[in-house]
Amino acid sequence: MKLFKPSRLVAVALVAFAVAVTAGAAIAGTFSGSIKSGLTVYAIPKDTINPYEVIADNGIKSALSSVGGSVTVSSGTVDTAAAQEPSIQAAEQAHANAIIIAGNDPAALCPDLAQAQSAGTDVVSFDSDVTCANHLFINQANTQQIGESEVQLLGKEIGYKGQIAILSAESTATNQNSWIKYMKIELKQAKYKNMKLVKIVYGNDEPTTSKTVLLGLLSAYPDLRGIISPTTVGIQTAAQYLDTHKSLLKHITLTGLGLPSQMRPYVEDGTVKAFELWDPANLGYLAGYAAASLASGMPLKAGETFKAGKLGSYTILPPSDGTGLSVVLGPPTVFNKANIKKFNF
Ligand code: RAM
Repeated sequence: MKLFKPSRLVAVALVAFAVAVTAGAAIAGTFSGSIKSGLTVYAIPKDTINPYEVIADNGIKSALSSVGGSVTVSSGTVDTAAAQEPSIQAAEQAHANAIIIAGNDPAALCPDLAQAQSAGTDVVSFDSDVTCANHLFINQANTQQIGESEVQLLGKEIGYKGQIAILSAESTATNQNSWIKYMKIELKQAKYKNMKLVKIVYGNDEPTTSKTVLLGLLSAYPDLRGIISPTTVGIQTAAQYLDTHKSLLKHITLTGLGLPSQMRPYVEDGTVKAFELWDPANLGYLAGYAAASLASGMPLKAGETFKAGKLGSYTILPPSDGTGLSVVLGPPTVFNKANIKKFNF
C-alpha cells in the first residue's frame, strides 16, 4: 500500500475539515444553551491506579463541580476492557447523564456503551478512543503530531542511527496504537534510513510488567540505541532503571510521554534529555465540559463550538483518518532541563 507523506496527510485533513465545516455551517454553530445543573457523570479511566489517569479524573471533577454537577470515578485496577464493563453497567443503572471513558480496547466496550446510550447516557471518550457509534473523542493532541514528534525527538538525540524499540502500554490501547502507527510512518522517511525499529514491547501500564519487558528488551538487543515509551508508566519505569544502571546511558537514549512531576529527577541528573506531554488535568477538564454540554443538549456535530470554562472555546472536528468526531486539547509541551521546573503535574 502506498503511504502518504505526513505533510500530505495534514493537507488532506485540513481540506476535508474546511469542506465539512463549510457544509455543516448552516446546521452547526455555537452551543449557547446553558449547562443543566445537577448532571451526573461517570468517569471511567483506563484504571484507578495510574497517576496520569488520577490527575485526568480530577480535571473531570473540577469541570463538573464548576457547573454544579457530580462525578463518580469507577474502573478496574488493570487496563482491560473486561475490567471497565461493570463500570459502564453501573453508570447505566444509575441513569448517569454521561460517561467519560478512556478505552482499554477500541471495540470491546461498544455493546455496553450502546446499552447505556439507549438508556439516555451520552458517551465521551478521552485519552484512548473507542470505535463505537455516536460518541465524541477528546484527543489530548493531534495524533499524527504526537507519533511524528516522538521519533523526531529520539532521532535528533541519537544522530538518526541505530536500533530503537518502543515500550508501550496495553497492546489493545487505541491511543498507543495510533501513535505507534504514525511513528512507523515517520520512520519511513529517508533521514531515518539508519534507524531501525526492532521491537515493540507492552508493559500494560503496570510498573512491574513494564520493568520485566524492559529487561527482556535490553537483553535481547544489546546494541539498542534508543527507546520511545509513549506512556507515563513506561517512561518512568525505564528512567528509574537507567538511573540506577548508568553505564547503559553510554549507548541508550530514552524519550517518550511522561509526567514532568515524575520525570524531573531524571531530567535534572541527565538520565533523560527531553520528553513530551500535555496537562492531563486539562484533558479531563475539557472532557468534563464536553460531556456536560452534550448532556445539556449540544448537538453531536462537526463545527459545533462549546465553552470549556477556563480553557476557552473548543470546536468539534469532523471525522478524519479513522477517528470519528473529536476535539483536540492542544499541542504537547516538550520538557527538558531548562523548563521542567515550571510544570507541576
Ligand atoms: C499513560 C497512559 C495514557 C497515556 C499516557 C501518556 O499514563 O497510557 O493512556 O495517554 O500514558
